[in-house]
Amino acid sequence: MSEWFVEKLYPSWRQTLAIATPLHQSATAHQRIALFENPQFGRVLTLNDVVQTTERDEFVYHEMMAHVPILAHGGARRVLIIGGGDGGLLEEVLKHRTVAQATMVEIDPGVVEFSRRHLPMICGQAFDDPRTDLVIADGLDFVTRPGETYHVILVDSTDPIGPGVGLYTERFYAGCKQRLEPSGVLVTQNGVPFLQGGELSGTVAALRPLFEDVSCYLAAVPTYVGGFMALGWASDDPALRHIATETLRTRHATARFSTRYYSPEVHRGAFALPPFIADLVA
Ligand code: AG3
Repeated sequence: MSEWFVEKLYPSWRQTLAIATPLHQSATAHQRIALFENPQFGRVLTLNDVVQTTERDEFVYHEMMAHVPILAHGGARRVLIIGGGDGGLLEEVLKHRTVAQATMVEIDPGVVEFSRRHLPMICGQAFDDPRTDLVIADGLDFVTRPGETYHVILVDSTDPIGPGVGLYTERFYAGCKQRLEPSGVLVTQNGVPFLQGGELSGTVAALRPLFEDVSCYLAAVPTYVGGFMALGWASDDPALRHIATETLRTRHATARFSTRYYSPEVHRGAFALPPFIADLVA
């Protein structure tokens, strides 16, 4: 193994991954995009030199971001994804046959084209599904315009650097609120609290005046180093964060697809926050 990819997301902690085979490197109008093969993680997609997703661990993040809110809601027919250009989240959302429409708003058409071609193991046939409504636009512009409302909104963003910055603003969250059905759920990507605590506390502070119930839940994604990743949660229906395991079991069984990280028990447990994380959302 001669070459190593180095992720310098943090000033004093780097992640290095061996590049068994470099597969692609280019720049879209919005960002640098690269793909390589790593023996442990399979295909690794990076944007601006930050790991976005890998073939072997994408299931953790994408399953948890899709199935927790959709199964908690129990009646989501329209789902909005902001970002998520690799299609991995879209694929998980579409596993719910009760979802009639999955609108995905991605700013960078280059990432979608790239993923369709090079990451079929992550996006599957999601972009060809007749329920998929792909919109190439800035998520901030999209949600702040008047338009359709959704039962679940999922923000599958990059870290707040590059094109993702607008997705961490009060204007964006207010836009999400006005695009959400009255008892809908908003889930946001809020980084690894141990290393990026400010991302979580900042989002929560911006969401709190807008929603009755604001918190987060956790998932351990190997290539998002530093411990648990936090997914922000906002809803005007506080009951949605406390759906009984038995109800989740019935809904998961009725949905009839298998999962590798998500389970009704993991769903419940994911809302148990270690005190240092609870402090960030307090
Ligand atoms: N978006 C989240 C990437 C976050 C990585 N950053 C980090 N390690 N804190 C992933 C896009 C997958 N669809």
